Amino acid sequence: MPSRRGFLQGLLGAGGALALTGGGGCDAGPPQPSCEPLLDGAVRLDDVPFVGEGSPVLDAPFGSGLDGRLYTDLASLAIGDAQPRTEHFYIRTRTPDQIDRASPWTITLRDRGGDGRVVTLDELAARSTPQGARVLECSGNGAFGRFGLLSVATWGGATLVNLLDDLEIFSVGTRVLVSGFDGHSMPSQNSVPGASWIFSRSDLVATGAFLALTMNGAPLPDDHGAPVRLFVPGWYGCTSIKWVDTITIVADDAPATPHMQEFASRTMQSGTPTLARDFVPAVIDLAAMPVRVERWRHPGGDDSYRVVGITWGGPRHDVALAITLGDEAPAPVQRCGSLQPTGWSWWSHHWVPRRSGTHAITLAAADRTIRTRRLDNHFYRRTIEIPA
Ligand SMILES: Nc1nc2c(c(=O)[nH]1)N[C@H]1C(S)=C(S)[C@@H](COP(=O)(O)O)O[C@H]1N2
Ligand SMILES: [Mo]
Repeated sequence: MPSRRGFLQGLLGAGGALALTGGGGCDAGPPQPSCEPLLDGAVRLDDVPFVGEGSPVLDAPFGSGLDGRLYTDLASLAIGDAQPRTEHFYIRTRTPDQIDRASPWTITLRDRGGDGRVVTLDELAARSTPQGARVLECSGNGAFGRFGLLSVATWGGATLVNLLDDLEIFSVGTRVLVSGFDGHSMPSQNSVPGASWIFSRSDLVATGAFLALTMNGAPLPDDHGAPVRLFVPGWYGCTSIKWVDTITIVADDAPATPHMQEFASRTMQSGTPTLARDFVPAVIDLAAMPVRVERWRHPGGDDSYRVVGITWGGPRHDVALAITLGDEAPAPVQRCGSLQPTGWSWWSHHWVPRRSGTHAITLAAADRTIRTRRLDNHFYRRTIEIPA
């Protein structure tokens, strides 16, 4: 662990950033030194606020129906936290007030001949298996909500493609439409009611999409789709339909649903395709952002900063990330703790600013062959002001 002077000199001197990352911080493995609150005798002061962002209520639900939200307070998580508490998991659309929770819930399954059958919760429970820690992100995440439409939970449920295969419901040239109950008596300011998404069989196989019954070991909370929601690992939240009540086998050339059209640009479609089959998978690419910038005071009175952040999405997490602070050269970040391939992973970066004033913080994958559409267009860029 470097002494304070060595640390500061190392950062300020030529090649300092390299000296600091000495152990090759990009691999999975034990926590890297710089992720510890090191800096002998340094005391953590306040956090430097991100400027130009909204200041909504965090970690508590507000509003109702389609406009009901909960923004997760990512800044309050400790380095290494694998997931927020269930009560702090983000919410986009709160439980519909017209839902009938008195009668037993069933899912109606319709094949192409129009024949229906009903799948009960007991049948789903019998098929339910642990599905692991999975990140969910709203495609409409943004600075207005401090990027808090992003959370991780551990899920359990029944793999959808297995259910449909066992019921022999797929035939060649068909897709599956999953829809959820959306009876809200209050009209929405911004959203179209009636969440539904159409998948190909290979979408279901590739993602391992499941009908979730549990979240963090307990039955789904009402606001997260109780009693059953779809969960599509690796895809944006708009495809993870809540309060699932109908699954319909549709023709290969079925039109995209209004919900798919609403989310076309946010899931990075080209235009608004008319047919469901012309939608590209709503995949979350590798992404990363700072969640907090800590200010540390050293015994001699100097300050340095620690930028703490998360990375998620994409096929793998063992990817080196580079941080750019203002007009400084990109520097590698340190990875903290074990990599969470299906959740989020932590990184940190010690920093001594060379000047005061406005600094935009931008992350990029060191390997430019990895697709990072939202990093490329600075979707997660955040800005701080360093005092003189
Ligand atoms: N029935 C229904 N399902 C839905 C929605 C909705 O409005 N109605 N919103 C979707 C969107 S846009 C997101 S981001 C996720 C949010 O899931 P969460 O509230 O459990 O975090 O639910 C999806 N499923
Ligand atoms: Mo969303």
